[in-house]
Amino acid sequence: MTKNPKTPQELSIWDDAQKMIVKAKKEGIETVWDRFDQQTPGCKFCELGLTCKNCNMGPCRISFKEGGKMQRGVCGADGDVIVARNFGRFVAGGSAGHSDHGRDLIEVLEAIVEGRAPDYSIKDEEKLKRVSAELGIETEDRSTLDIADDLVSACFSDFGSRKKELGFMSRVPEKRKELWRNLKVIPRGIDREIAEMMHRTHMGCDNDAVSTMLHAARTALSDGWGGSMIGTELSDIIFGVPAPGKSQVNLGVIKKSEVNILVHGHNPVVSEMVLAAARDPEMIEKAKAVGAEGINIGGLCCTGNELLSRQGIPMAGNHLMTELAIVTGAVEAIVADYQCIMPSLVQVAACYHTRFITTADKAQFTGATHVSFNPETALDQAKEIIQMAIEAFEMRDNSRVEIPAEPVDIVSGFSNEALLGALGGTLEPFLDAVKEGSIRGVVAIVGCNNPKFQHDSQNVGLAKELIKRDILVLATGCVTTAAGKAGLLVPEGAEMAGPGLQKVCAALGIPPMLHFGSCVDNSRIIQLCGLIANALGVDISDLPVWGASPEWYSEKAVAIGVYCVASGIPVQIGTPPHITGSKLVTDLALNGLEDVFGASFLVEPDYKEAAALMDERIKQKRRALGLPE
Ligand code: XCC
Ligand code: SF4
Repeated sequence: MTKNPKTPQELSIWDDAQKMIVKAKKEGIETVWDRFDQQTPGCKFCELGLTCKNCNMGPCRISFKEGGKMQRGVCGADGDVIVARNFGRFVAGGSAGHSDHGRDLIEVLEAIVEGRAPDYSIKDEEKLKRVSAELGIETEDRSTLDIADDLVSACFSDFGSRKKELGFMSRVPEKRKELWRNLKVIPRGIDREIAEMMHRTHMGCDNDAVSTMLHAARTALSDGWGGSMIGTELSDIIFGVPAPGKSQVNLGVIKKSEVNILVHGHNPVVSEMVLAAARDPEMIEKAKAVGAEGINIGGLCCTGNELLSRQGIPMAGNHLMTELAIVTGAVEAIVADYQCIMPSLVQVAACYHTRFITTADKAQFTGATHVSFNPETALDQAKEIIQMAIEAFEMRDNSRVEIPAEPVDIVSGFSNEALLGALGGTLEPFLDAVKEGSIRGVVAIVGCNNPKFQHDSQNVGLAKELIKRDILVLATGCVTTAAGKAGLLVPEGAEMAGPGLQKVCAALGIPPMLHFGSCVDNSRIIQLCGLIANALGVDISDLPVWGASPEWYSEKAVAIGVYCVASGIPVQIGTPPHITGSKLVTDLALNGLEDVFGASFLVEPDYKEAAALMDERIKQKRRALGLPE
C-alpha cells in the first residue's frame, strides 16, 4: 500500500527510469520508492541522532524536558555526546568500507608477487615505480616483482599501528600536515583510527563531542589519504591507469539480442575478471550456441565506474536504477561484490530469469547464488559465472522484455595522469586557465542517489548550474551516470557551459564535466588539490574548490565529505546526516570546522541556492588569491 503515491515523473527525472517504474508497478514488483514511502516519516529521534543503543542499560532516547533542559541517557550521556558518538561510528563505517576494499587490492598484488594469481598481472609498471618511489621504496635496478613486494608491505603497514603517519602524507601540502599534527588528527593507521573510534564511542570513554568529532576527522583522513588512495593506486597498477575513451550510459546499454551481465558493487578484482571471461572466444561461442549474438557486460554503481574508466564498458545505471535494470526483463545475471547492493535485488531478480550472483564472502545475500571468489582461481570462476548467465538466457521470457531507451554517448576515464597528459604533461595550462578565470573554480560532485530527492534532479541540476558559471565539474560514483544521461560527459556538453569553460573545453577537446572514476577515486581529486596547492604555494583551503554530494545516502559518502573538509575542501550536501539533535555538533559541522580546517559543510537541498552559495565562496577565494572573480 502506498501512503503518498507519487507519479513516476515525480520520482525520477529520467525517461528510462519512469518507464521501468511503471512496468514494475504493473508487474507487482516493489521498488525502493515503495519502501521509502512505507518508511516515511522516519523516527524523529533517530533522524536527530538522539538515540543510543551502545549499551544494554539502554536503548536511550533524548528529548528536551520543560524549560529546554536536555534529558540524559541512563549513563548520563547528553545529546551532544550521543550525536557525536553516532556520527563517529557512521564515519568509521564508511571509512572501513573504502579501506577494506583497498586492502583487497593489496592482497591481490601480494598474490601476484607470490605467483598465486596467474590471471592477474601488473599492467602499469611505470605507475608501480612512481608510487613506490613516493613511498620511499628503492626502485633503481630492481625487478618489478621486488618493488611490488615492498609496495605490498608498505601498504599493509599503513593499516596497522606501527606508524606515526600514513605513507601518502607525502602528498599533503606541508601547511596542512602541520595543522593536522597540531590538532593531533594526522592519520596514523587505517585500521587503528577505525578501531579507536569504536573504542572511543563505547560507554564511558570519549564523552566530549568535539573530541569525538576530531577523531571522526582523523578516521576519515585515514580513508581518503589511506584506504581509498591505496585502492585507487593499486587498481591502476594492476588494471591500468584510466585514459579518456568513449562509452555509453542508461538502460539502453542492455541488449535484447545478447546475454546481459551487469556487474554491481565496487571492487574491480571481480568485475575485471568477469569482463575478461566475457571476452573469451570460447564463452562467446557458448552464448551463440544458445541463440545470443554475444555477451554484453554493463556496469552499475562503482564497480561499473571502475570498468568504465579503464575498459570503457557502458553504465546501465546508478544506485536508484539497480532494481529497474532487472525490470527490463533482459538481464541474465547481476554479479555483485560488495557495498551499495540493495538486498531487494534478490527479490526483484527472483521475479525474472535473472541470476543474482554474489562473489565476496563478506557480502553474502540470502537467496543468492554464491561463488566464493578467489584471486587464485579467478578466471575459471568468472567463466563459471558467465556460464550461469548463458544458461539463464535460455530461460528469458521475451514477452516481458522492455528496453526503455536508446543509449547516450559519453567520454569517460579521466585521471590525474590523463589530465596532465591532455595538458601536455604539466599543470601550467590548467593553472593559467584558473588564473585568467576561464576556469573560475573546480567542484567535484560525488556520490549517490537518495529517494528523498527526485532521482538525479539535484546531481544534474547542480552540475548544470556550476558549468554555466565557468566552474569545471568532476564526477565520481553514481553522479557519473546522471551526468552522462544529461549530455554533460561529451565535449558538445560544453554548449551548456559559460564562455570561459567553453573555450577551455574546445581547446582541449574535453567535456565540461570530467568523469574521475569511482568513489574510492575521490582520492585522485584530493591528490590533485594537493598538487595544485603546492604549485601555487598555498594550502588546499585557499583554493577555489568544492566537493558536493547533493543526493548522498551512505556512510562512505559521509567519510568522503569529512576527509574533504578536513583536507580544506568545503562540501555541499543536500540533506544533513543525523546530527541536528545537537546544536553543538551541527554548529561545528556548518561553521566551527571553518576555524579548525578552513572548510566546513553546507547543507542546502536546493541546487540553485547551493550553486549560488558555492559561487560566492569561489569568488572570495579567488579574491584572496589576487585573481579576478
Ligand atoms: Fe554507493 Fe559507490 Fe553512493 Fe553509488 S556513489 S550509491 S556510495 S555506489 Ni559511491
Ligand atoms: Fe543509554 Fe548511555 Fe547505554 Fe547509550 S551508552 S544506551 S546513552 S546508557
